Amino acid sequence: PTANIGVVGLAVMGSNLARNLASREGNTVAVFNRSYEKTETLVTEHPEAGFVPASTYEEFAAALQKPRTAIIMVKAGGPTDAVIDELMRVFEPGDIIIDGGNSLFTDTIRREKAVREAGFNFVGMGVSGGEEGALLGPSLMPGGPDEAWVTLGPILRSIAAVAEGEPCVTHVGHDGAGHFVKMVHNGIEYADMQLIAEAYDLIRRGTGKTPAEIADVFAEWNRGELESYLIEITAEVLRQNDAATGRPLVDVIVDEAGAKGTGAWTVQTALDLGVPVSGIAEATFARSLSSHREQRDVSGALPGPSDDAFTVPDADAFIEQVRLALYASKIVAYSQGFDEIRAGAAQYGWTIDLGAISRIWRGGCIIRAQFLNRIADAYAAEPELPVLLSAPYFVEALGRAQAAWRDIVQIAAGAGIPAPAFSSSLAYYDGLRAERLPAALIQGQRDFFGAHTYRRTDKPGTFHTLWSGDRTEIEAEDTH
Ligand code: NBP
Repeated sequence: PTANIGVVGLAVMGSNLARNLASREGNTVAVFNRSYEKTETLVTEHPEAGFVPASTYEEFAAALQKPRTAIIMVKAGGPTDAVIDELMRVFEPGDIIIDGGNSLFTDTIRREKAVREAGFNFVGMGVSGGEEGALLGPSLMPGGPDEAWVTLGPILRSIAAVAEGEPCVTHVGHDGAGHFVKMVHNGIEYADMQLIAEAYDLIRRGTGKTPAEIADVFAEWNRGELESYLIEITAEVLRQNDAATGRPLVDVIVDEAGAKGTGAWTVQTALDLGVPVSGIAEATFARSLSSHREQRDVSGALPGPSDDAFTVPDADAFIEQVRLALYASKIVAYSQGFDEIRAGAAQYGWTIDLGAISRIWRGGCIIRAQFLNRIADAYAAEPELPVLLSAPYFVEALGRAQAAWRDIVQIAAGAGIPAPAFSSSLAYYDGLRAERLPAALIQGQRDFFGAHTYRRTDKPGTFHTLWSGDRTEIEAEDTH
Protein backbone atom coordinates (compact mmCIF):
# COMPACT_ATOMS: atom_id res chain seq x y z
CA PRO A 1 0.00 0.00 0.00
CA THR A 2 1.23 3.46 -0.89
CA ALA A 3 -1.34 5.89 0.51
CA ASN A 4 -1.26 7.31 4.05
CA ILE A 5 -4.73 8.85 3.81
CA GLY A 6 -7.87 8.27 1.75
CA VAL A 7 -10.96 10.25 0.77
CA VAL A 8 -14.35 8.69 0.03
CA GLY A 9 -16.85 10.89 -1.81
CA LEU A 10 -15.46 13.05 -4.58
CA ALA A 11 -18.12 15.69 -5.11
CA VAL A 12 -16.90 19.28 -4.68
CA MET A 13 -15.93 19.08 -1.00
CA GLY A 14 -14.25 15.67 -1.19
CA SER A 15 -12.23 16.42 -4.36
CA ASN A 16 -11.02 19.72 -2.98
CA LEU A 17 -10.05 18.21 0.35
CA ALA A 18 -8.26 15.38 -1.47
CA ARG A 19 -6.33 17.92 -3.58
CA ASN A 20 -5.45 19.89 -0.46
CA LEU A 21 -4.15 16.71 1.22
CA ALA A 22 -2.18 15.71 -1.88
CA SER A 23 -0.51 19.10 -2.09
CA ARG A 24 1.14 18.66 1.33
CA GLU A 25 4.58 17.16 1.69
CA GLY A 26 4.54 13.50 2.65
CA ASN A 27 0.94 12.68 1.75
CA THR A 28 -0.18 10.13 -0.79
CA VAL A 29 -3.94 10.14 -1.15
CA ALA A 30 -6.18 7.23 -2.12
CA VAL A 31 -9.49 8.32 -3.64
CA PHE A 32 -12.81 6.53 -4.04
CA ASN A 33 -16.27 7.56 -5.17
CA ARG A 34 -19.39 5.38 -5.49
CA SER A 35 -19.69 6.19 -9.19
CA TYR A 36 -16.27 5.73 -10.74
CA GLU A 37 -16.58 8.60 -13.28
CA LYS A 38 -15.96 11.18 -10.54
CA THR A 39 -12.79 9.35 -9.48
CA GLU A 40 -11.59 9.19 -13.06
CA THR A 41 -12.28 12.86 -13.70
CA LEU A 42 -10.44 13.96 -10.58
CA VAL A 43 -7.39 11.78 -11.27
CA THR A 44 -7.24 12.84 -14.93
CA GLU A 45 -7.66 16.54 -14.24
CA HIS A 46 -5.05 16.56 -11.47
CA PRO A 47 -2.11 14.38 -12.46
CA GLU A 48 0.12 16.57 -10.25
CA ALA A 49 -1.69 15.24 -7.16
CA GLY A 50 -0.43 11.68 -7.64
CA PHE A 51 -3.74 10.21 -6.48
CA VAL A 52 -4.15 6.47 -6.01
CA PRO A 53 -7.59 5.78 -7.53
CA ALA A 54 -9.73 2.90 -6.32
CA SER A 55 -12.79 1.52 -8.11
CA THR A 56 -14.01 -0.67 -5.23
CA TYR A 57 -13.95 -0.43 -1.44
CA GLU A 58 -11.59 -3.45 -1.43
CA GLU A 59 -9.10 -1.66 -3.69
CA PHE A 60 -9.41 1.44 -1.54
CA ALA A 61 -8.58 -0.54 1.63
CA ALA A 62 -5.68 -2.28 -0.11
CA ALA A 63 -4.20 1.09 -1.14
CA LEU A 64 -3.99 2.39 2.44
CA GLN A 65 -1.15 1.92 4.95
CA LYS A 66 -2.11 0.88 8.50
CA PRO A 67 -3.68 2.23 10.55
CA ARG A 68 -5.88 2.99 7.55
CA THR A 69 -7.18 6.54 7.73
CA ALA A 70 -10.10 7.62 5.53
CA ILE A 71 -12.12 10.81 5.40
CA ILE A 72 -15.73 10.43 4.25
CA MET A 73 -17.15 13.45 2.38
CA VAL A 74 -20.61 12.33 1.26
CA LYS A 75 -24.15 13.55 1.84
CA ALA A 76 -25.05 13.53 5.53
CA GLY A 77 -27.57 10.97 6.80
CA GLY A 78 -28.14 7.59 5.10
CA PRO A 79 -25.26 7.91 2.60
CA THR A 80 -22.80 8.44 5.48
CA ASP A 81 -24.10 5.34 7.30
CA ALA A 82 -23.82 3.34 4.08
CA VAL A 83 -20.17 4.34 3.55
CA ILE A 84 -19.26 3.64 7.19
CA ASP A 85 -20.71 0.12 6.85
CA GLU A 86 -18.66 -0.49 3.70
CA LEU A 87 -15.45 0.77 5.29
CA MET A 88 -15.97 -1.42 8.36
CA ARG A 89 -16.41 -4.37 6.00
CA VAL A 90 -13.02 -3.82 4.30
CA PHE A 91 -11.00 -2.18 7.10
CA GLU A 92 -9.41 -3.82 10.17
CA PRO A 93 -9.63 -3.01 13.88
CA GLY A 94 -7.57 0.04 14.81
CA ASP A 95 -8.23 1.77 11.49
CA ILE A 96 -9.61 5.32 11.57
CA ILE A 97 -12.86 6.36 9.90
CA ILE A 98 -13.48 10.12 9.73
CA ASP A 99 -16.82 11.66 8.79
CA GLY A 100 -16.14 15.15 7.41
CA GLY A 101 -19.74 15.77 6.29
CA ASN A 102 -22.27 18.04 7.97
CA SER A 103 -23.65 15.32 10.24
CA LEU A 104 -25.99 15.96 13.13
CA PHE A 105 -23.96 15.50 16.33
CA THR A 106 -26.41 12.99 17.78
CA ASP A 107 -25.84 10.80 14.69
CA THR A 108 -22.11 11.14 15.34
CA ILE A 109 -22.53 10.03 18.97
CA ARG A 110 -24.49 6.97 17.78
CA ARG A 111 -21.98 6.14 15.01
CA GLU A 112 -18.94 6.61 17.23
CA LYS A 113 -20.32 4.10 19.73
CA ALA A 114 -21.18 1.52 17.06
CA VAL A 115 -17.88 1.90 15.21
CA ARG A 116 -15.83 1.80 18.43
CA GLU A 117 -17.63 -1.33 19.58
CA ALA A 118 -16.64 -2.94 16.29
CA GLY A 119 -12.98 -2.13 17.11
CA PHE A 120 -12.38 0.88 14.85
CA ASN A 121 -11.75 4.53 15.64
CA PHE A 122 -14.40 7.00 14.56
CA VAL A 123 -13.91 10.73 14.23
CA GLY A 124 -16.80 13.09 13.48
CA MET A 125 -15.21 16.20 12.02
CA GLY A 126 -16.80 19.56 11.26
CA VAL A 127 -15.32 21.15 8.13
CA SER A 128 -15.96 24.82 7.50
CA GLY A 129 -15.05 27.11 4.68
CA GLY A 130 -16.99 25.70 1.76
CA GLU A 131 -15.28 24.60 -1.45
CA GLU A 132 -12.52 27.14 -1.28
CA GLY A 133 -11.72 26.32 2.33
CA ALA A 134 -11.56 22.61 1.56
CA LEU A 135 -9.02 23.29 -1.20
CA LEU A 136 -6.87 26.00 0.35
CA GLY A 137 -7.29 25.47 4.08
CA PRO A 138 -10.49 24.87 6.06
CA SER A 139 -11.22 25.30 9.72
CA LEU A 140 -11.42 21.76 11.10
CA MET A 141 -13.37 20.63 14.16
CA PRO A 142 -12.58 16.95 14.78
CA GLY A 143 -14.17 15.00 17.67
CA GLY A 144 -13.40 11.40 18.60
CA PRO A 145 -10.92 9.32 20.59
CA ASP A 146 -7.48 10.57 21.68
CA GLU A 147 -5.87 7.54 20.00
CA ALA A 148 -7.08 8.65 16.55
CA TRP A 149 -5.85 12.19 17.15
CA VAL A 150 -2.26 10.93 17.42
CA THR A 151 -2.30 9.76 13.78
CA LEU A 152 -4.70 12.35 12.50
CA GLY A 153 -3.45 15.49 14.25
CA PRO A 154 -0.34 16.07 12.09
CA ILE A 155 -2.24 15.42 8.84
CA LEU A 156 -5.06 17.80 9.78
CA ARG A 157 -2.64 20.46 10.98
CA SER A 158 -0.93 20.34 7.59
CA ILE A 159 -4.12 21.03 5.58
CA ALA A 160 -5.96 23.46 7.86
CA ALA A 161 -6.09 27.20 7.39
CA VAL A 162 -3.48 29.14 9.34
CA ALA A 163 -4.39 32.16 11.47
CA GLU A 164 -1.72 34.17 13.27
CA GLY A 165 0.72 31.30 12.78
CA GLU A 166 -1.57 28.64 14.28
CA PRO A 167 -3.34 25.92 12.26
CA CYS A 168 -7.13 26.20 12.54
CA VAL A 169 -7.71 22.75 13.99
CA THR A 170 -7.98 21.40 17.51
CA HIS A 171 -9.15 18.11 18.98
CA VAL A 172 -12.51 19.47 20.09
CA GLY A 173 -13.60 16.61 22.37
CA HIS A 174 -14.97 13.09 22.23
CA ASP A 175 -17.60 11.56 19.91
CA GLY A 176 -20.06 14.25 18.74
CA ALA A 177 -18.17 17.29 20.11
CA GLY A 178 -16.69 18.31 16.73
CA HIS A 179 -19.99 18.19 14.85
CA PHE A 180 -21.71 19.97 17.75
CA VAL A 181 -19.23 22.84 17.56
CA LYS A 182 -19.57 22.97 13.76
CA MET A 183 -23.35 23.16 14.17
CA VAL A 184 -23.07 26.13 16.53
CA HIS A 185 -20.56 27.75 14.15
CA ASN A 186 -23.26 27.64 11.47
CA GLY A 187 -25.85 29.03 13.89
CA ILE A 188 -23.58 31.97 14.67
CA GLU A 189 -23.07 32.41 10.92
CA TYR A 190 -26.86 32.74 10.49
CA ALA A 191 -27.01 35.41 13.21
CA ASP A 192 -24.03 37.34 11.83
CA MET A 193 -25.51 37.34 8.31
CA GLN A 194 -28.93 38.48 9.54
CA LEU A 195 -27.37 41.32 11.56
CA ILE A 196 -25.43 42.49 8.52
CA ALA A 197 -28.60 42.30 6.41
CA GLU A 198 -30.52 44.38 8.96
CA ALA A 199 -27.73 46.97 9.03
CA TYR A 200 -27.82 47.21 5.22
CA ASP A 201 -31.62 47.55 5.18
CA LEU A 202 -31.64 50.33 7.77
CA ILE A 203 -28.90 52.27 6.00
CA ARG A 204 -30.53 51.89 2.63
CA ARG A 205 -33.97 52.94 3.80
CA GLY A 206 -32.73 55.62 6.19
CA THR A 207 -30.18 57.35 3.98
CA GLY A 208 -31.30 56.46 0.45
CA LYS A 209 -27.74 55.43 -0.42
CA THR A 210 -27.33 53.04 -3.34
CA PRO A 211 -26.05 49.50 -2.84
CA ALA A 212 -22.69 50.55 -4.33
CA GLU A 213 -22.45 53.41 -1.84
CA ILE A 214 -23.34 51.06 1.00
CA ALA A 215 -20.63 48.72 -0.29
CA ASP A 216 -18.19 51.53 0.49
CA VAL A 217 -19.58 51.75 4.02
CA PHE A 218 -19.02 48.03 4.57
CA ALA A 219 -15.55 48.21 3.04
CA GLU A 220 -14.77 50.99 5.51
CA TRP A 221 -16.19 48.96 8.43
CA ASN A 222 -13.95 46.10 7.34
CA ARG A 223 -10.94 48.18 8.32
CA GLY A 224 -12.10 48.44 11.95
CA GLU A 225 -13.30 46.24 14.79
CA LEU A 226 -15.91 44.60 12.51
CA GLU A 227 -13.22 43.27 10.17
CA SER A 228 -14.44 39.88 8.98
CA TYR A 229 -14.99 37.69 5.96
CA LEU A 230 -18.77 38.25 6.05
CA ILE A 231 -18.43 42.06 6.09
CA GLU A 232 -15.88 41.83 3.27
CA ILE A 233 -18.10 39.70 1.01
CA THR A 234 -21.12 41.87 1.83
CA ALA A 235 -19.30 44.80 0.20
CA GLU A 236 -18.56 42.64 -2.84
CA VAL A 237 -22.17 41.50 -3.22
CA LEU A 238 -23.53 45.04 -2.84
CA ARG A 239 -21.12 46.37 -5.44
CA GLN A 240 -22.11 43.80 -8.05
CA ASN A 241 -24.26 45.02 -10.95
CA ASP A 242 -26.47 42.68 -12.93
CA ALA A 243 -25.14 42.31 -16.48
CA ALA A 244 -28.60 41.75 -18.00
CA THR A 245 -30.43 44.72 -16.47
CA GLY A 246 -27.63 47.02 -15.31
CA ARG A 247 -29.30 47.20 -11.90
CA PRO A 248 -27.62 46.32 -8.60
CA LEU A 249 -27.62 42.52 -8.38
CA VAL A 250 -29.10 42.68 -4.86
CA ASP A 251 -32.23 44.28 -6.36
CA VAL A 252 -32.63 41.50 -8.90
CA ILE A 253 -32.23 38.57 -6.47
CA VAL A 254 -35.51 37.15 -5.09
CA ASP A 255 -35.71 38.11 -1.40
CA GLU A 256 -36.39 34.62 -0.02
CA ALA A 257 -33.50 33.19 1.99
CA GLY A 258 -32.71 29.48 1.76
CA ALA A 259 -31.35 27.28 4.52
CA LYS A 260 -29.88 23.80 4.67
CA GLY A 261 -30.99 23.15 8.23
CA THR A 262 -27.94 23.69 10.43
CA GLY A 263 -29.37 26.94 11.86
CA ALA A 264 -32.53 25.08 12.79
CA TRP A 265 -30.46 22.29 14.41
CA THR A 266 -28.62 24.88 16.51
CA VAL A 267 -31.90 26.35 17.71
CA GLN A 268 -33.59 22.98 18.33
CA THR A 269 -30.58 21.81 20.32
CA ALA A 270 -30.52 25.07 22.29
CA LEU A 271 -34.19 24.60 23.18
CA ASP A 272 -33.42 21.11 24.46
CA LEU A 273 -30.49 22.44 26.49
CA GLY A 274 -32.46 25.45 27.75
CA VAL A 275 -29.94 27.92 26.32
CA PRO A 276 -31.34 31.26 25.07
CA VAL A 277 -29.79 31.66 21.61
CA SER A 278 -32.34 34.31 20.66
CA GLY A 279 -30.14 35.98 18.02
CA ILE A 280 -29.58 32.70 16.18
CA ALA A 281 -33.28 31.82 16.53
CA GLU A 282 -34.43 35.19 15.16
CA ALA A 283 -32.00 34.85 12.25
CA THR A 284 -33.36 31.39 11.45
CA PHE A 285 -36.97 32.57 11.72
CA ALA A 286 -36.24 35.65 9.60
CA ARG A 287 -35.15 33.30 6.79
CA SER A 288 -38.39 31.32 7.26
CA LEU A 289 -40.51 34.46 7.15
CA SER A 290 -38.78 35.62 3.98
CA SER A 291 -39.52 32.37 2.19
CA HIS A 292 -43.28 32.32 2.92
CA ARG A 293 -44.32 34.23 -0.16
CA GLU A 294 -48.01 33.32 0.21
CA GLN A 295 -48.07 34.96 3.65
CA ARG A 296 -46.04 37.95 2.54
CA ASP A 297 -48.64 38.59 -0.16
CA VAL A 298 -50.80 40.20 2.53
CA SER A 299 -48.16 42.97 2.88
CA GLY A 300 -50.31 45.70 1.33
CA ALA A 301 -53.18 45.04 3.75
CA LEU A 302 -51.15 45.54 6.94
CA PRO A 303 -51.08 49.09 8.33
CA GLY A 304 -47.70 50.65 9.08
CA PRO A 305 -46.46 53.87 10.66
CA SER A 306 -48.14 57.01 9.29
CA ASP A 307 -44.89 58.39 7.96
CA ASP A 308 -43.67 55.61 5.71
CA ALA A 309 -41.06 57.75 4.03
CA PHE A 310 -38.27 57.48 6.55
CA THR A 311 -35.16 59.61 6.20
CA VAL A 312 -32.56 60.31 8.81
CA PRO A 313 -31.31 63.89 9.20
CA ASP A 314 -27.61 63.02 9.41
CA ALA A 315 -26.61 60.02 7.30
CA ASP A 316 -23.04 59.72 8.64
CA ALA A 317 -24.13 59.85 12.27
CA PHE A 318 -26.85 57.28 11.59
CA ILE A 319 -24.40 54.93 9.85
CA GLU A 320 -22.10 55.11 12.87
CA GLN A 321 -25.03 54.26 15.15
CA VAL A 322 -25.88 51.27 12.95
CA ARG A 323 -22.26 50.13 13.11
CA LEU A 324 -22.29 50.24 16.90
CA ALA A 325 -25.64 48.42 17.06
CA LEU A 326 -24.26 45.76 14.74
CA TYR A 327 -21.15 45.32 16.86
CA ALA A 328 -23.12 45.06 20.11
CA SER A 329 -25.61 42.59 18.62
CA LYS A 330 -22.74 40.56 17.24
CA ILE A 331 -21.19 40.30 20.70
CA VAL A 332 -24.54 38.96 21.95
CA ALA A 333 -24.84 36.42 19.12
CA TYR A 334 -21.36 35.01 19.72
CA SER A 335 -21.86 35.02 23.46
CA GLN A 336 -25.05 33.00 23.02
CA GLY A 337 -23.32 30.57 20.66
CA PHE A 338 -20.46 29.96 23.10
CA ASP A 339 -23.06 29.52 25.83
CA GLU A 340 -24.61 26.73 23.78
CA ILE A 341 -21.22 25.02 23.39
CA ARG A 342 -20.61 25.32 27.14
CA ALA A 343 -24.03 23.82 27.89
CA GLY A 344 -23.62 21.07 25.28
CA ALA A 345 -20.25 20.11 26.75
CA ALA A 346 -21.79 19.87 30.23
CA GLN A 347 -24.72 17.80 28.94
CA TYR A 348 -22.70 15.37 26.83
CA GLY A 349 -19.60 15.12 29.01
CA TRP A 350 -17.15 16.81 26.66
CA THR A 351 -14.18 18.86 27.78
CA ILE A 352 -14.16 21.72 25.29
CA ASP A 353 -11.61 24.53 25.42
CA LEU A 354 -13.73 27.52 24.38
CA GLY A 355 -10.67 29.69 23.79
CA ALA A 356 -9.27 27.09 21.39
CA ILE A 357 -12.59 27.07 19.52
CA SER A 358 -12.44 30.83 19.01
CA ARG A 359 -8.86 30.48 17.72
CA ILE A 360 -9.64 27.77 15.14
CA TRP A 361 -12.47 29.93 13.78
CA ARG A 362 -10.05 32.77 12.98
CA GLY A 363 -9.12 31.26 9.63
CA GLY A 364 -10.69 29.17 6.89
CA CYS A 365 -14.28 29.40 8.04
CA ILE A 366 -17.18 31.65 7.14
CA ILE A 367 -17.30 33.49 10.47
CA ARG A 368 -13.58 34.25 10.51
CA ALA A 369 -13.10 37.68 12.04
CA GLN A 370 -10.73 39.90 13.98
CA PHE A 371 -13.26 39.80 16.76
CA LEU A 372 -12.44 36.14 17.53
CA ASN A 373 -9.10 37.27 18.95
CA ARG A 374 -11.03 39.21 21.59
CA ILE A 375 -12.98 36.05 22.46
CA ALA A 376 -9.74 34.08 22.71
CA ASP A 377 -8.33 36.78 25.03
CA ALA A 378 -11.47 36.67 27.18
CA TYR A 379 -11.26 32.90 27.71
CA ALA A 380 -7.49 33.06 28.23
CA ALA A 381 -8.04 35.53 31.06
CA GLU A 382 -10.98 33.62 32.54
CA PRO A 383 -11.59 30.09 31.18
CA GLU A 384 -14.73 29.62 33.31
CA LEU A 385 -16.48 32.83 32.22
CA PRO A 386 -20.18 32.21 32.97
CA VAL A 387 -21.25 34.28 29.97
CA LEU A 388 -18.84 35.57 27.33
CA LEU A 389 -20.23 39.09 27.09
CA SER A 390 -19.35 39.70 30.73
CA ALA A 391 -15.61 39.72 29.87
CA PRO A 392 -14.18 43.21 30.56
CA TYR A 393 -13.40 43.92 26.91
CA PHE A 394 -16.97 43.20 25.84
CA VAL A 395 -18.48 45.05 28.78
CA GLU A 396 -16.53 48.10 27.66
CA ALA A 397 -17.60 47.64 24.03
CA LEU A 398 -21.25 47.17 24.96
CA GLY A 399 -21.10 50.23 27.17
CA ARG A 400 -19.73 52.23 24.26
CA ALA A 401 -22.40 50.92 21.88
CA GLN A 402 -25.51 50.65 23.97
CA ALA A 403 -26.94 54.15 23.52
CA ALA A 404 -26.66 53.87 19.73
CA TRP A 405 -28.03 50.32 19.87
CA ARG A 406 -31.14 51.52 21.72
CA ASP A 407 -31.60 54.42 19.27
CA ILE A 408 -31.37 52.11 16.29
CA VAL A 409 -33.91 49.64 17.69
CA GLN A 410 -36.27 52.55 18.42
CA ILE A 411 -35.77 54.07 15.00
CA ALA A 412 -36.38 50.72 13.31
CA ALA A 413 -39.58 50.13 15.32
CA GLY A 414 -40.78 53.68 14.66
CA ALA A 415 -40.13 53.44 10.95
CA GLY A 416 -41.66 49.98 10.64
CA ILE A 417 -38.44 48.33 9.52
CA PRO A 418 -38.00 44.79 10.83
CA ALA A 419 -34.80 44.37 12.84
CA PRO A 420 -35.48 41.12 14.72
CA ALA A 421 -31.85 40.25 15.41
CA PHE A 422 -30.90 43.77 16.55
CA SER A 423 -33.91 44.04 18.84
CA SER A 424 -33.84 40.53 20.28
CA SER A 425 -30.13 40.89 21.07
CA LEU A 426 -30.85 44.10 22.93
CA ALA A 427 -33.71 42.44 24.83
CA TYR A 428 -31.37 39.60 25.80
CA TYR A 429 -28.78 42.09 27.00
CA ASP A 430 -31.33 43.99 29.05
CA GLY A 431 -32.65 40.69 30.40
CA LEU A 432 -29.19 39.82 31.70
CA ARG A 433 -28.83 43.33 33.11
CA ALA A 434 -32.15 43.41 34.96
CA GLU A 435 -31.91 43.11 38.70
CA ARG A 436 -35.46 41.74 38.88
CA LEU A 437 -37.25 39.98 36.03
CA PRO A 438 -41.02 39.54 35.65
CA ALA A 439 -40.29 35.82 35.86
CA ALA A 440 -41.55 36.25 39.44
CA LEU A 441 -45.02 36.96 38.06
CA ILE A 442 -44.80 33.93 35.79
CA GLN A 443 -44.02 31.78 38.82
CA GLY A 444 -47.12 33.23 40.51
CA GLN A 445 -49.26 32.41 37.47
CA ARG A 446 -47.85 28.88 37.29
CA ASP A 447 -48.59 28.37 40.95
CA PHE A 448 -52.14 29.70 40.44
CA PHE A 449 -53.20 27.39 37.66
CA GLY A 450 -50.98 24.39 38.21
CA ALA A 451 -49.76 24.46 41.83
CA HIS A 452 -46.24 24.50 40.38
CA THR A 453 -44.94 26.20 43.58
CA TYR A 454 -42.41 29.02 43.93
CA ARG A 455 -39.38 29.95 46.00
CA ARG A 456 -39.24 33.10 48.14
CA THR A 457 -36.57 35.78 48.13
CA ASP A 458 -36.46 35.94 51.95
CA LYS A 459 -36.24 32.31 53.11
CA PRO A 460 -35.38 28.83 51.79
CA GLY A 461 -38.01 26.26 50.86
CA THR A 462 -40.76 25.81 48.30
CA PHE A 463 -44.19 27.39 48.68
CA HIS A 464 -47.72 27.26 47.32
CA THR A 465 -50.58 29.68 47.82
CA LEU A 466 -54.02 28.10 48.27
CA TRP A 467 -55.44 30.17 45.39
CA SER A 468 -58.83 28.47 45.26
CA GLY A 469 -59.12 28.36 49.08
CA ASP A 470 -58.42 31.09 51.60
CA ARG A 471 -55.22 32.17 49.79
CA THR A 472 -52.91 31.46 52.69
CA GLU A 473 -49.44 30.23 51.84
CA ILE A 474 -48.29 26.73 52.73
CA GLU A 475 -44.85 25.19 52.59
CA ALA A 476 -44.87 22.68 49.76
CA GLU A 477 -42.91 19.52 49.05
CA ASP A 478 -40.15 20.38 46.58
CA THR A 479 -41.33 18.53 43.49
CA HIS A 480 -38.07 19.07 41.62
P1 NBP B 1 -22.87 16.13 -1.54
O1 NBP B 1 -23.39 16.43 -0.20
O2 NBP B 1 -23.60 16.64 -2.72
O3 NBP B 1 -22.75 14.53 -1.69
C1 NBP B 1 -22.39 13.93 -2.90
C2 NBP B 1 -21.45 12.77 -2.64
O4 NBP B 1 -22.10 11.77 -1.83
C3 NBP B 1 -21.06 12.07 -3.94
O5 NBP B 1 -19.72 11.72 -3.85
C4 NBP B 1 -21.99 10.85 -3.94
O6 NBP B 1 -21.52 9.80 -4.72
C5 NBP B 1 -21.93 10.50 -2.49
N1 NBP B 1 -22.94 9.51 -2.09
C6 NBP B 1 -24.28 9.62 -1.98
BR1 NBP B 1 -25.25 11.12 -2.37
N2 NBP B 1 -24.88 8.50 -1.56
C7 NBP B 1 -23.88 7.62 -1.39
C8 NBP B 1 -23.84 6.27 -0.98
N3 NBP B 1 -24.95 5.62 -0.62
N4 NBP B 1 -22.64 5.65 -0.94
C9 NBP B 1 -21.52 6.30 -1.29
N5 NBP B 1 -21.48 7.59 -1.68
C10 NBP B 1 -22.66 8.24 -1.73
O7 NBP B 1 -21.33 16.56 -1.66
P2 NBP B 1 -20.58 17.88 -1.16
O8 NBP B 1 -21.35 19.12 -1.45
O9 NBP B 1 -19.20 17.75 -1.66
O10 NBP B 1 -20.56 17.74 0.44
C11 NBP B 1 -19.99 16.62 1.09
C12 NBP B 1 -20.24 16.73 2.58
O11 NBP B 1 -19.59 17.89 3.10
C13 NBP B 1 -21.72 16.89 2.95
O12 NBP B 1 -22.00 16.20 4.14
C14 NBP B 1 -21.86 18.37 3.18
O13 NBP B 1 -22.94 18.69 4.03
C15 NBP B 1 -20.52 18.69 3.80
N6 NBP B 1 -20.10 20.10 3.70
C16 NBP B 1 -20.34 20.82 2.58
C17 NBP B 1 -19.92 22.14 2.48
C18 NBP B 1 -20.17 22.93 1.24
O14 NBP B 1 -19.86 24.12 1.25
N7 NBP B 1 -20.69 22.34 0.18
C19 NBP B 1 -19.23 22.70 3.55
C20 NBP B 1 -18.95 21.95 4.65
C21 NBP B 1 -19.39 20.64 4.72
P3 NBP B 1 -21.97 9.69 -6.27
O15 NBP B 1 -21.04 10.58 -7.02
O16 NBP B 1 -21.78 8.26 -6.59
O17 NBP B 1 -23.41 10.11 -6.34
